[in-house]
Amino acid sequence: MTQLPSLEDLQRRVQQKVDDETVARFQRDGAVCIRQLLTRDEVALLAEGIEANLAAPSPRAKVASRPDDPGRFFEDFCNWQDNPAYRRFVFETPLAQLAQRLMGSRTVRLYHDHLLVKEPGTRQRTPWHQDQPYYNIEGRQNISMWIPVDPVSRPTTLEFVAGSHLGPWLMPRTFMDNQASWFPEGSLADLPDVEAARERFPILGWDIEPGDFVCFHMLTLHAAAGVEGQNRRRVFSVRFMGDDIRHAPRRWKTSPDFPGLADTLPAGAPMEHALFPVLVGA
Ligand SMILES: O=C(O)CCC(=O)C(=O)O
Repeated sequence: MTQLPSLEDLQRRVQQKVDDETVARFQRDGAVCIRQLLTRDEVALLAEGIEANLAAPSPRAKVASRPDDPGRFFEDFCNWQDNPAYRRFVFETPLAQLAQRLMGSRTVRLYHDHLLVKEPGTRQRTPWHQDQPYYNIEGRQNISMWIPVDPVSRPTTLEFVAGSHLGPWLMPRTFMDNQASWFPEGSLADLPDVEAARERFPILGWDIEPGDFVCFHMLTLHAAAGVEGQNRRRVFSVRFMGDDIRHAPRRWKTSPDFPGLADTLPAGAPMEHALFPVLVGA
């Protein structure tokens, strides 16, 4: 990646990979796999960003696995401003054009980036959850892109309950001890126990090769297993917002947290702030 890609180039690449049927599946199921939209160089750029992030984690980083886990589930958040490779990856690849197409939105704003690395041997599952109840936004035109730089097998990939984004908000809980640290206990319906009765749910999931990734709505229920053997699973998730997204400040710390944002951006306002640049449709 040496030359800046033109907007026409980025749009053409999305047109080649994403037909109307793919958009309809995203809208219907709340999740789709996009194959080989990213080039080898773009994946290498992302891997460079991930390694820099792992070498110098931000104060927001956390370990989401237990101390006795043979591996490690490492997360970090909101690093695109400090990590030049992340910034280029977000601004110079066709992700925002893809977000525009799948969300059916005129504009696309960056919401945040989220690093999710499972080191070899990690047993920690990512439990079933929706993302939006952890956030500070309301609105339906949203999308997350889960982008591995390592191959991911079907048994360990991110899985989704198809159509769950059309249902209610479900209680967000801490991953390791199941606490209701966001919405007050009882204020949202509890999650169904998907793992206990998998056959009753329309579960989707795709094996991934570098260059592929999955896109999902922030209300789609999703989960992932640990990793197998010596496999490393380095994933960068990038989240975008469309036309109808509005600020929803909470009385609690959201995940991620945007300290001080509520002092400058009122409840119900569009997300017009330097933290959330417009990538398409400015
Ligand atoms: O990578 C994982 O294990 C979980 C990913 C996830 O929950 C997300 O990207 O929202």
